[in-house]
Amino acid sequence: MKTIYVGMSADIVHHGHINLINKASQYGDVIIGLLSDDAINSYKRTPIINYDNREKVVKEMKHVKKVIKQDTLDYTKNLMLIKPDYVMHADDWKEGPQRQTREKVIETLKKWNGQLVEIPYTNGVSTTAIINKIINTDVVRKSYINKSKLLRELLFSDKLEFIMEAHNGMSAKIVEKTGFKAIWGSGLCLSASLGVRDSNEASWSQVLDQLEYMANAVDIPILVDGDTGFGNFNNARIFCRKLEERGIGGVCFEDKLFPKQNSFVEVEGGQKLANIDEFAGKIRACVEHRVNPYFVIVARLESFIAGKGLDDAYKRAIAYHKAGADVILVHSKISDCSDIEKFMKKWDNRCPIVIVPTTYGTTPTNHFRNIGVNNIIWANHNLRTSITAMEKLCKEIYETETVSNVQNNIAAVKDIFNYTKTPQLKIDEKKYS
Ligand code: SPV
Ligand code: MG
Repeated sequence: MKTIYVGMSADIVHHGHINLINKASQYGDVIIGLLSDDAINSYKRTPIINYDNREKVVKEMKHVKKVIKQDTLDYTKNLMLIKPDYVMHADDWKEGPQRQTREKVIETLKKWNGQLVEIPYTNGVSTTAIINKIINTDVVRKSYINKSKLLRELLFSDKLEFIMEAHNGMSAKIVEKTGFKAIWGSGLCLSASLGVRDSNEASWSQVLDQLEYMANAVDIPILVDGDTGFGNFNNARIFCRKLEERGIGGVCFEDKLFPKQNSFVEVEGGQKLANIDEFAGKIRACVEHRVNPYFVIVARLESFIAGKGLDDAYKRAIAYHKAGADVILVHSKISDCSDIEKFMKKWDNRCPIVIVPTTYGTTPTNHFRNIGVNNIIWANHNLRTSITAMEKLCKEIYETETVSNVQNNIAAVKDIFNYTKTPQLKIDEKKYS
């Protein structure tokens, strides 16, 4: 009996899958290459249904002889293992991101005279189309989900991307106007803008209120610095849900203890890290509790901050990624980028890596590009520049007892009106009153 290999995600099973499997069964025994959760995550979104449960469903389907896990989008490893007579795929992969995968399949099959069979793509049926149909019926929800989608695309981009700090609605607007594609909702800067320490002095609901203003002010997504999640797995997952409800793109949790201390604060005996399993459980709870499949969950390693070194950082990165973290943030507080270099050398590209070059900001950005870093967060520079500007201005006005020397060097009142879309209110007044 001949064999035919069909790669699929089967996240939400629909008649498109059934058509494909029925057609495949006419060629021989059907072997399904079921994409792993990581493989799906790498090109679409976190699957709605996890691998084990998707496997259960597909195994029960008529004509399916065998299911094997396909760990990557690339078919080569599994094809070499099985050497099927045929591979079947819908013909929608001739162009776009899957084009190279298709070419590799053809090349590999040539080794044993295998054949690629392509059938017309069934228009309008895909898991993504089903999800979009559900989402599109709710305008608010759609815009929230789109923000997470944008953030996910940015973090998973194949070129180095940048995320800029903001700490209130106005700074968020400025970040967006400049051209940045995402905002870092910095815990340090949100706290400082409220005049309190970065030690969880602002409660999670106070942080949430600030974030809501920021999210409403812009169309670009926000990656929130969720500190340690404000408690245990339960507090963290509740916080995540609240963020989702307010249209935040994603959250980053760090593996320290609550109440946290800023990573640059010297702590006697060193910063204390969370137990690996406990933190992995926290990530898993947030992943499993998430309702927006695009909402991004980043796990942040504080091993270098706590002086624990590379092995600890690597071990934790693997555990957190296994627990479902989409992305890993590697933090460091030394004045050169050697922690990051060491980590990148060992990291086998399981998921994107984010860094925060505050103390090693003189390293040329191209170097990070060359060592494979995916995203850079400029974490606190807007708040810092505003402090410098305000200190200078206050001193000048205080000493000269006049604003005449400064008024032409600062934003005009009209600029404030423009940023806050005040002219639009005049138009609306005509329309509604
Ligand atoms: C923040 O911006 O709050 C961060 C980054 O967590 S850092 O302050 O550099 O630790
Ligand atoms: Mg922080």
